[in-house]
Amino acid sequence: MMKKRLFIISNRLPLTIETTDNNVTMRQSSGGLISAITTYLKGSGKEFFSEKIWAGVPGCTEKIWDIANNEHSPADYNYLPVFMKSKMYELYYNGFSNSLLWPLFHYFPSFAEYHSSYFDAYMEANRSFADILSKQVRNEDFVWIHDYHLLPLAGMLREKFPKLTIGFFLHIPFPSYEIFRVIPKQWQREILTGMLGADLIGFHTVDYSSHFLSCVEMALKTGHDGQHISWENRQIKVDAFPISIDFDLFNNAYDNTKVEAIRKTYLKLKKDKKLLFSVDRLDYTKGLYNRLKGFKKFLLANPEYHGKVVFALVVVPSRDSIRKYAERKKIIDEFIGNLNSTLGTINWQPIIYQYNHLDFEQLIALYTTCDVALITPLRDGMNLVSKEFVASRKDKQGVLILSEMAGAARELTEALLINPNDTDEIAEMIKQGFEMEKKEQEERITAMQERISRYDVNAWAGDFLSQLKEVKDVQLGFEIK
Ligand code: GDG
Repeated sequence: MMKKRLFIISNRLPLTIETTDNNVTMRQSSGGLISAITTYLKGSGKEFFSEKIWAGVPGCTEKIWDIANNEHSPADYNYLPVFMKSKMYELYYNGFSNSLLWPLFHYFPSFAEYHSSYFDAYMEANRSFADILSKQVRNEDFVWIHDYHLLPLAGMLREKFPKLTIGFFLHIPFPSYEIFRVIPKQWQREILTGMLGADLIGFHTVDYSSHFLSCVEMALKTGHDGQHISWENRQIKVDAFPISIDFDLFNNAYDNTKVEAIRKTYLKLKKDKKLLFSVDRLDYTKGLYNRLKGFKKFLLANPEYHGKVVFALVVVPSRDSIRKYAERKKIIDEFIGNLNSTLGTINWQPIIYQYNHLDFEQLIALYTTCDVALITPLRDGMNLVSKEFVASRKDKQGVLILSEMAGAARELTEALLINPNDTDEIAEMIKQGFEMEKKEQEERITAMQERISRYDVNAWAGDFLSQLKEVKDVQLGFEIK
């Protein structure tokens, strides 16, 4: 394959820029997407691209950017910053992206807020991306756009670059037409035609792809053959690419000396108690409240476990300037306080609650110390935590309780699958998880590990980019005829 330039586009640049009195530092962040793509580009994808450029909002002023970029830019990518006025960013990011698209696409229609100022800013923000990219890209480049913040971007680029190779991947669910149609018609059209600017459109699961295809059919009156759409003289492919993790990184971390040391301290604290663990961003889609209700039911139904179980609940602050998120924090705090004070004793606190980020080593130590990981989203595009927990269990022990509403449930079928609205089922599965024989734990973990290691993040990124190339080759072949 001839070497091409690859542009990766996401809302935020994968960078953390920190300023102190007279110092600016810039380092690559450790998010799932950056690790996924970097792992692939340094491994099996090394020879395919001559240059890698990442475009996104940097999260600092132009002045700070100039200082940080000149002195400290991390080497894996060239970074292309997209600057926006803070008012516009607020309406585009907190507004249309996170107060309309996020709740609606996760089946929370009553949380969605419809304001034309949100939509206008969303389109304007996408145009800012398109304008900056237009100065850099050439028709022979590859562009890979990520996520719901940038749904119209492919269409905007396509207007200027008819032959550009564009891939789009959505990290959250794509909803059924009955949900999608509640968006005003003009917005529906802008979203769908924008996405159709891409040559390959990827989702986590076949359900999300088929929802997208039926939305195109209903809203744009455009048919498909189950996987392809003919649109403006291009044949576009729609497919499922279940995102994965760096299996080896998580599996090998078990033996990391720092992880071992932290695990020892956790095991000491745990003593002979059963440890239940969960970690996620504070988000109403993650089902924290139902999870807590399920745990409470478990304790009420099984008094023999009092004093013998601890739930380590880690919640990572997220989007706290949006009202729905701030409200959630209050509800969760109150529930935990109430449960600990009514069911706990001076000697025993049923829930240990941390509202803060964990270091990677602490995260692995918790994944590998707990008896049961309890992951109960009400909706989740994929859910990487569940895959990371399974991959990190080099000891082949531990039980995964996973919501059927997570994309990951399609692959992790040996988990104890629950309906997150059924708190009785959550309670029953916690008990079943604590009492599962070691041999059965091993069989289930082994089967899931085999599946995750086979389609790891390298396979995911490689699969997407090679299908993107194939789709484009076919399109160009059609043109030559
Ligand atoms: C979106 C979609 C889809 C979390 N807390 C800590 C920490 N994390 C890391 C986890 C994991 C990632 O953050 C969370 O990923 P998820 O997939 O579980 O969830 P979202 O953030 O909602 O991600 C989701 C994903 O995009 C990818 O397409 O799976 O459905 O919603 O990697 O490990 N990491 C550390 N400390 C923490 O406290 N170190």
